Amino acid sequence: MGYDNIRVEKRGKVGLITLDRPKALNALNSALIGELGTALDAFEKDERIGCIVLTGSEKAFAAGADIKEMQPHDFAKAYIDDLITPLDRVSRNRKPIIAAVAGYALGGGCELAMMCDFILAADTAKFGQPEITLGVIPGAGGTQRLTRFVGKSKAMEMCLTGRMMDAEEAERSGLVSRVIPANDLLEEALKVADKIADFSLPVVMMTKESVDRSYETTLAEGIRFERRVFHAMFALEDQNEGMTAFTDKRKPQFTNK
Ligand code: CO8
Repeated sequence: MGYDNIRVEKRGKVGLITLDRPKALNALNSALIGELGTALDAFEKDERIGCIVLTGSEKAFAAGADIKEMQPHDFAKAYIDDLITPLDRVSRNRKPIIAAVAGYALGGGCELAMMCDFILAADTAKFGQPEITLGVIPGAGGTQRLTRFVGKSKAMEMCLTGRMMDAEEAERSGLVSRVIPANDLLEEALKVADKIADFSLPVVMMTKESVDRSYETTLAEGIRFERRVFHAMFALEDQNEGMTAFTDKRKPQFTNK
């Protein structure tokens, strides 16, 4: 299908989605959010795709929800139209999504990056929850996910003041996994995604599910969940292939079975 607000490409086993509303710094309007969901659905169904990279432009990953679209809403419209639930689609993706963030990731843009499985940041990246300056609070998980990533003190300061965090501070605080020179960001993100896509897809998906579980449950239940999944791996041909290849001193050939 044709997209007006994003670009969608396949790079081997990697699905690449580029937010593409340059005139609005990739602000997330309802059309873009709908297209993002459609593109993710297609990559989930495509058995050749093992990992997804979500990126924006050099200047902005996304400068937030589209303020001009939201500005005239009243409570009933905001509640009934509900831009946020369709954006949640990103956090429900079963294949991993890497956010490759350069420039601004603000408000809903920062929240979107945090819905991904990990964030690789260009040295130009700036993260923030400036909603308070607009008379609202973060609405797509900012108060919750940012707090889990960076701790209460920093999350509270950012949400209460709208202060932005640069890439170096974001790495130091645990919001991003790594900082990369801006010119190399996409290449590096695709390389990392390619590496993940080469592993056994069911194992990749169950790894993601198990790490995500740690956010939703107690340590004891999380460890029980992990152990059940670990034992279940021995039903996979890929477990046998991975361990046999190690003993044979050769590269494994995973078949996703
Ligand atoms: N929405 C709509 N348009 C935007 C947005 C936005 N979030 N951000 C930038 N734009 C537009 C500008 O209006 C401008 O358009 P025009 O040329 O027609 O005036 C164009 O993009 C370029 O922007 P600037 O001229 O402002 O560029 P600067 O380089 O001077 O400044 C900034 C860049 C600092 C990023 C600035 O644009 C800015 O502050 N933007 C708003 C950031 C913000 O407040 N974001 C939070 C939005 S609220 C939110 O995200 C709530 C989330 C709730 C859930 C989300 C569900 C989807």
